[in-house]
Amino acid sequence: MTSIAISSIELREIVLPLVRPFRTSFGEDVEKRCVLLRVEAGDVVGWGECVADVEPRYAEEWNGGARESLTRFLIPSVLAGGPISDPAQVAERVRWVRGHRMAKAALEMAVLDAWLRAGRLSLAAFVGAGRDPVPCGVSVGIAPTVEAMLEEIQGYLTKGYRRVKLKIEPGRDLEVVRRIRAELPDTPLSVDANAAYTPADAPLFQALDELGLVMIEQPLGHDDLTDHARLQARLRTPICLDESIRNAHDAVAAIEMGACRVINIKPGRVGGLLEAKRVHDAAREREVPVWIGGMLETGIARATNLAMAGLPGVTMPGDTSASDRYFREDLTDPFVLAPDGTMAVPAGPGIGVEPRPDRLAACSAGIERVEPAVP
Ligand code: OSB
Ligand code: MG
Repeated sequence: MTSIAISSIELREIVLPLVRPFRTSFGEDVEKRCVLLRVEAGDVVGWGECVADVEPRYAEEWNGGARESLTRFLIPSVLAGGPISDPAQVAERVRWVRGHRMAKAALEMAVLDAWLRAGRLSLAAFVGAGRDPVPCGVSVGIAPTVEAMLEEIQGYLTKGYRRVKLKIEPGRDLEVVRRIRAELPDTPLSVDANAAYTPADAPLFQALDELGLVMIEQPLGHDDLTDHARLQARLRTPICLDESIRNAHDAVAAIEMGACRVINIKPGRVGGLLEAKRVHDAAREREVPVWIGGMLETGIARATNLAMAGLPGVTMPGDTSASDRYFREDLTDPFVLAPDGTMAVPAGPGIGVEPRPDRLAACSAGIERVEPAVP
């Protein structure tokens, strides 16, 4: 059994400009800023990316909090436990910290990457993801006009993306989606409200129900399952939950209550790749389709999302888009969409990619290092 002894964990912040602003019901991003972790263990290095953002809008976590919880609690707890002989030890050692799932996921990813590299095993092989390449969709931010959104969408469809997800918010919903649907009658379309509506908006969702959408993602509150179950009972279109699913336990509860018929799995949101696999397994056992979501990740976490997208229960295209949908230059070698709308799953050991040294140097700020306490 592979065992690694971690000698240091380095944190840094990465800043990458986005090719275009990304607007959702909770705000607008013009750049990607995230915490990146580098684990050193003997002659292997592992990388982890945290999906938290600059402000706690999508979730409770944010970059400053993630950094603080990692340096003060999470990294010291993992280091204090000694060598890692099983990647599940990461989650066990940080279980005493409540929440902070995005920070935990980043740490697990970095340690897992190092552990897999030491054992020369790919992440896809480790989780049992056999599909390669994987079909990809794309998430389209809210733009000032429908024309601008249509132009952006046409560009994606020309590239081959297999499903288009439209961000909606109150005031920019039914009419926008109707007009886009009229222009693209045969394109698999979905909408994502990022929890912007309340049960009083049921008539809006009943109108959207007529447009043949593949799914309606997270229409209601991030911390609510009951209202989603009531809404789902009134709709033919499947509700897909994103924000509401924090772990496999939530996934089971949501499915059993009828709060959703599809789940968007984001490893960063559920506390790590191992928990994401458990969400997948729970949904698959119950015959609920899942797909892999995204958080505008750099190539580091994109590699892990693509590996997870190869799992057998992932039966819908995810928000796993190519590097050029997000950045002019990625942190890693670019991920490229094939003309048939698929992307290759990295095959090398660990997550299969690493940051390019020149890009890392150009995009890093505030490097900090944590080492095991001397006994
Ligand atoms: O709700 O799925 C979401 C991006 C940031 C935060 C939340 C979401 C998203 C996306 C984009 O929809 C997915 C991607 O392309 O990475
Ligand atoms: Mg979403």
